[in-house]
Amino acid sequence: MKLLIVNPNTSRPMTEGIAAAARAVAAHGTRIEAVCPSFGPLSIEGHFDETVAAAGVAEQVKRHAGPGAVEPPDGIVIACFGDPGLDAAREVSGAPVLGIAEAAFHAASFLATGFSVVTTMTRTCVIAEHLVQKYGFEPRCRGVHGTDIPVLALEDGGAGCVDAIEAAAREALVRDRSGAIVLGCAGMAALCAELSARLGVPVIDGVAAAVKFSEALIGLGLRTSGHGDYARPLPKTYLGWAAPLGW
Ligand code: 2AL
Repeated sequence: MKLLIVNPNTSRPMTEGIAAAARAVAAHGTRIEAVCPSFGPLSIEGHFDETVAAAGVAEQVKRHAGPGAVEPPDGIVIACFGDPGLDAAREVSGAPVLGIAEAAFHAASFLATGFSVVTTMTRTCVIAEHLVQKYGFEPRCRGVHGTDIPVLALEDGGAGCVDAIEAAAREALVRDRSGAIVLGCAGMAALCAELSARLGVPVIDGVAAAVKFSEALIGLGLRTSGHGDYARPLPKTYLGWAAPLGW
């Protein structure tokens, strides 16, 4: 099967790192293709970044999985913790589309009664909190914690950031009475094994979780509902720079 991983930011090193993390857990026979938008922010650290990045996700999903796409994917993963453009992508493709935050929340909930999220900039905490509410995970998510690590500090794998993330996670486990840690940025994927070993509790990287859940859904023959709000977008003209995104 083919999985399309869309990194919503435009950092090529981070896109490659996310692809490596996805390939590390992918089953034999799963092919990973990782892409990022042709425009938009190098990192996503706030609402404006995220809004522009969501349009970039729409661009890539339409290009790779929309009408006329050559060899469309069997599944799609949106690899930024704000899950930008997730609902839009589900309108474009009948293949399952998973966001890494949603996948990580589900995984953590299988493993602990409560989890904490450790993320990058403190200002992005509210984005994760909004997703917790949207997805209905308030009973399980006991806290979202910023480290003020800039996303691009994680571009090379983030080895220099592991101590700070560990410290924040340790504090969260105690303060929140949590049993698991969710990593709140796709750029933290390469640190998951090291943090798991150091912390001794389940540490969930959403990229890996989304890849494995995608494989499971595809294996079950399940597809995104095309009924109701996830029906294909209505045909219409888009103006200006968005003209190629029209239907
Ligand atoms: C992210 C992420 O996963 N990628 C990005 O650019 N920003 N999320 C975050 N909380 O910093």
